[in-house]
Amino acid sequence: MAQAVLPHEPKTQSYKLLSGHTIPAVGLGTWKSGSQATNSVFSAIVESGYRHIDTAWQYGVQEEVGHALQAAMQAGVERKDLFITSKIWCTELTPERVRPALNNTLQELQLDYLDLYLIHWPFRLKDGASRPPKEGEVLEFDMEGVWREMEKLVKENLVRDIGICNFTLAKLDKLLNIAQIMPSVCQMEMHPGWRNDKMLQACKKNNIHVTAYSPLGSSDGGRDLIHDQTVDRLAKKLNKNPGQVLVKWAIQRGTSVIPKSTNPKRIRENACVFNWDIPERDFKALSNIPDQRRVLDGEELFVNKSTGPFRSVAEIWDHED
Ligand code: NDP
Ligand code: 1BO
Repeated sequence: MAQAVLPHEPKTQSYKLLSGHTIPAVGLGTWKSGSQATNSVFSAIVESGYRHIDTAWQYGVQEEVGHALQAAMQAGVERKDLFITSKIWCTELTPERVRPALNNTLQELQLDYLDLYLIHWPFRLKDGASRPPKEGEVLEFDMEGVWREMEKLVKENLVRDIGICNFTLAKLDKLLNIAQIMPSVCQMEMHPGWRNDKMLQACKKNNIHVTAYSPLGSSDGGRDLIHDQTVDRLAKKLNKNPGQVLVKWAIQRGTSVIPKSTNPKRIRENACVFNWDIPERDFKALSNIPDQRRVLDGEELFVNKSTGPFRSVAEIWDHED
């Protein structure tokens, strides 16, 4: 990998978390980045000024991300200026597996601490679970036991913040009654085609920062928001590209946002969102895109229509949608 000259620090923005730490507004997503993850993460950090990288054990790219982080630090970026998120996968959601899972993630990423460790989904899966799951492969998880272990990781400075993904209002409520260390971040699918306003409001009320995932509508069977007519019209009007409009929409809602790309040009463009705003009227138009629906509804991972415990998508989301 070529040594690169660090660019001038881009104009950027970050949010303060409950813990007092800060999270950069734009991060690079790494799901489905595959063997391109090393080059993408390096390019994002060193050539495009990203300081926030979102990954997970389940993405199978942590070693590649780790190589990129090492290379970026050798190019002069300091660890303290990076914000690295990873997530504990569903097979590891028992109290005794939390610490080994984190240790494995730290080893793969070649780091001695994480900035943020998230519960990836609030369901336990048996090792080797099929998609869709067979009978007995999806289990409820011990939220209190798992959270206590995650809190210990914070106390031992192995992770600076802990949080959740894909929670419902009911699950958030349960966690808030258990937590001694509050979740700092809730990561959820959010884009103009799935605003997820109820969870956004609940998090705001509890001072939990929200990170918007799949901000462009995701890929492979996702929703093509890049070619949505409202997005396209506003992009032309604002002289931006559709990806930038979608990323900016998330930031103007007060969330951080983690667009994924393995294309250096798009990586750079997706982060060029700080010297301009979407005017209020256009922001409202974007926020009123009809046909609100999730892309990542969890069906393939967790629903078994005949044996349960979740027989429908509605059950996964506690019938809240
Ligand atoms: P995104 O919404 O970020 O969309 C990614 C797709 O958009 C890719 O196909 C990418 O292709 C393409 N793309 C990127 N930039 C542009 C652009 N400017 N114009 C046109 N196309 C573009 O999808 P993800 O589902 O990957 O979500 C982002 C990240 O969020 C994930 O990578 C992951 O880190 C996180 N996530 C977390 C989840 C969780 O459960 N906590 C669930 C899902 C995602 P290309 O690479 O070729 O540019
Ligand atoms: C199945 C994992 C979803 C992306 O985070």
